[in-house]
Amino acid sequence: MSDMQNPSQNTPYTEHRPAYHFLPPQGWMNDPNGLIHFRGEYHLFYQHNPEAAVPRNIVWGHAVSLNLVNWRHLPIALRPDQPYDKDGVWTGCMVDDGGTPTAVYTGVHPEVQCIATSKDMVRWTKAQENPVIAAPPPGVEVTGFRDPYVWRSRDWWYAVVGSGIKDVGGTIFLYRSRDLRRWEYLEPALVGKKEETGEMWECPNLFQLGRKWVLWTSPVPLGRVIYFVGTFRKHQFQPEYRGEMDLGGCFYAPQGFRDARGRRILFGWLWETRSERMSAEAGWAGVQSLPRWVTLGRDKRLLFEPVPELRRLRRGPVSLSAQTLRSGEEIALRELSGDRWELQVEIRPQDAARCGVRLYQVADEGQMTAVFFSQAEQKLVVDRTQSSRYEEVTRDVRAAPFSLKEKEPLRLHLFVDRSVLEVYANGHTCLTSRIYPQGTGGYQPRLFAEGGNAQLARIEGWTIDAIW
Ligand code: DQQ
Repeated sequence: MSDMQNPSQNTPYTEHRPAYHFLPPQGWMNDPNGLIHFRGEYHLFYQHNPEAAVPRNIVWGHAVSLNLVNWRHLPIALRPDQPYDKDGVWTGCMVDDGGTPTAVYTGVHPEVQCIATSKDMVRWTKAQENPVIAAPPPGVEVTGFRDPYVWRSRDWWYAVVGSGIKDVGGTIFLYRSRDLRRWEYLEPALVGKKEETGEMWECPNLFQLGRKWVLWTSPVPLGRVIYFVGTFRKHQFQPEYRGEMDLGGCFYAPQGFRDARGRRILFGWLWETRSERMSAEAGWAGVQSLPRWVTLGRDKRLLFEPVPELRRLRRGPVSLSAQTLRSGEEIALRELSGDRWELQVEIRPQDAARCGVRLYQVADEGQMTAVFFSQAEQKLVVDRTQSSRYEEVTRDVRAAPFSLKEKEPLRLHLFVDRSVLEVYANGHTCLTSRIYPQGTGGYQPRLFAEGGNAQLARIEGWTIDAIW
């Protein structure tokens, strides 16, 4: 990869800069935008400030990929250059309007909805009709009005815009249009309760998945992503199940799209949990999650797995035979130490109170992050309390409710990419965290059990190639 594609590799804290997750050459990145599989190419746009690692003067960055793994940076697609988006080209989506890629996004300030089209995906023209939705529905006091998400159903385009009704709760306003330019307001498709699901819903996605409909959103001020599975009829979304997408503490504003193979795939923004000073010195902030393939479980939970295309980056494998994990002992997977690896573990917890994996910084074991199932508390946990000697990074414990059915083993799937740790457990629970140890060389994984023995059924690991 040339320096132009990855200039931040020679800045301070380069040991924390992910090497197989997507990130821009430099500067700030937040939400994924405009995801589309168009003419055989995957396009990823994103909220971006190329000048500095701070969220100001937001543009749409752009990258393209043939395989969801290797990315090529393209020129900035949309800049704040019109009266209606002078303070930022904020989050939006992309649709294929009869062969014309069309971005639908929020211009600020005030928050209005706009469109831009392109013939070649590189040069973009903002529509003369902008802003195409110039104000929230009349008579409602809103807490925000942004992040349009658009889909087509028969002869209509539909859009939901993320919003909130003051003192009531987060909401999505539903619109329809024949031509993406003239929009008719219909009604709120769902209104949440402020105390439960926040006051404003950012970045909603609403789509059909199998026989159900899914709505996910990033509510202010929760700072995490919730999803609903239910039905969508006569302009009303009726939730039947509510879940959490990722409780690791840094995953936000995901956007999904349907690819040519019919898969629903999402990316989410992984924010930094280090100080602004460290990000400023590094010259970059923000990473995209691995592309996650989303399916519907029989129990109406969403299931998440990294797309299989990522396997092309694997080198190895290394494995260990099935054995007992004795209480208080650790089993190391020596060949796997390094700053980029993947691990799949299957453990039968038996009578262990806790079992899982510890990640030790290779040169300084005092820096350790633990990922484990607490059978005692019925939780999946990422413990970062000892993860770094830096004072300026968040060191906390994050957990998701987690239980196993009878005879069901704990299935952990870990991805380590320098400062990124993505954990997928049993298909349905994700905990994504950022860890910033001092020193280079990465991490050494060791399996452990406490408060009782567990049985290690299977373990396989790979080192992972860099894409940058
Ligand atoms: N980020 C965008 C907004 C969105 C928020 C601005 C979510 O459009 O609501 O960068 O992270």
